[in-house]
Amino acid sequence: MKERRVFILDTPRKTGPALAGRRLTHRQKQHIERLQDRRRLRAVQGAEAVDQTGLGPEQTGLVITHHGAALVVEDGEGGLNRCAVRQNLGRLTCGDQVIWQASGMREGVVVAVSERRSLLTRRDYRGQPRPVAANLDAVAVVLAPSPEPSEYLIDRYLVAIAAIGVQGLLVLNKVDLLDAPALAALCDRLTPYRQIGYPVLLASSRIAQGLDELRTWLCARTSILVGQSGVGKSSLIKALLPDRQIRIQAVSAATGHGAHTTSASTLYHLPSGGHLIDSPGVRSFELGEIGLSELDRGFPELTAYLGRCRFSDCRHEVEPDCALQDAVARGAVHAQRLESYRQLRTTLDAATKPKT
Ligand SMILES: Nc1nc2c(ncn2[C@@H]2O[C@H](COP(=O)(O)OP(=O)(O)O)[C@@H](O)[C@H]2O)c(=O)[nH]1
Ligand SMILES: [Mg+2]
Ligand SMILES: [Zn+2]
Repeated sequence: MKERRVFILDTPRKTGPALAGRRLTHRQKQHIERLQDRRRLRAVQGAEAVDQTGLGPEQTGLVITHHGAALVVEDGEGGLNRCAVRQNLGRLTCGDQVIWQASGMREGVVVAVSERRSLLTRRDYRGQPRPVAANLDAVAVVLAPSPEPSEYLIDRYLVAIAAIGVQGLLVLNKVDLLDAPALAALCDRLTPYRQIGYPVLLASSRIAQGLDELRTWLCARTSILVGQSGVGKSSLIKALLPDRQIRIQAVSAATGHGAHTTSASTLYHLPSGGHLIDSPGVRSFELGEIGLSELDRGFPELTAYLGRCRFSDCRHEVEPDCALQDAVARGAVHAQRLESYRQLRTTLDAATKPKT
């Protein structure tokens, strides 16, 4: 299937309770977890209560995926429940932590959602942002010898990752295709990224190399894999999630709509810990609307030099006393990274220039 090109991501918006329905504080969540413990106790004692609205008590849940307007919510015992959503909550997505109440056997209503620590969105066909994954901690950019990565592409991914405020990881996949000199050359090209704080993992699902290291990195996080078509994301997901098919069947059963369409982003539990969100639609996301400050955030190693050139409108090309070119000349900044910054800056300026 051809992967759609998409836009990134809004940083989480701070929406007040009056605007966005019920958002829970940490203390409220703790309170509800205590209620939930009591509920489990009552259930064990056979005294399950139903409130005046005909709904069961409030309990915590994790959104696994959606099917149309219905969400699949995982409860504290790992059961999957098909849930409707109270209207004032807005659009929810996989990774959202919610409070829900049972309305029947494996059915319920989501009544509240926790504040998100991050949110990945993409534009729908009308250009409206749609949430794709909530509470992500990390985005792993998968690269491969073929299709060959360009630094400019990597830099665009990293800007997008910095814009949602999550951690980035580079996975150089299909290393079985490289002999030692070719591997060394490609690793050299990735050194600038290591130096600015992005880990680089070498992997191959074909020869099962680097998978344990990848599992270890993913185990404490909620992550998503992105990258160009053909770099081996689907193969990695298969290796990381041996039970994926079984899970897809369980989700299908929960929605009651036949085969679960795997085009909807879906959260999977990794066997060794952590969650992996699979979203074929966003696997190759594209840089959408970002502002200048977000662009700068994607180039943390340039921060110290920005605004220090002789000319305030310096384009960091041929101008004298350019702090950025000086940094490159001294080896403090990689030339290729400055080049990407310049290109992105030009694109951004062109996009934001008022039309005359
Ligand atoms: N040599 C080699 N080929 C791989 C590896 N992983 C995937 N491939 C192949 O690369 C192609 C694309 O893989 P796929 O997982 O579909 O990539 P995706 O488009 O990123 O999901 C397929 O022909 C795979 O068989 C690997 O580790 N080594
Ligand atoms: Mg694929
Ligand atoms: Zn300059």
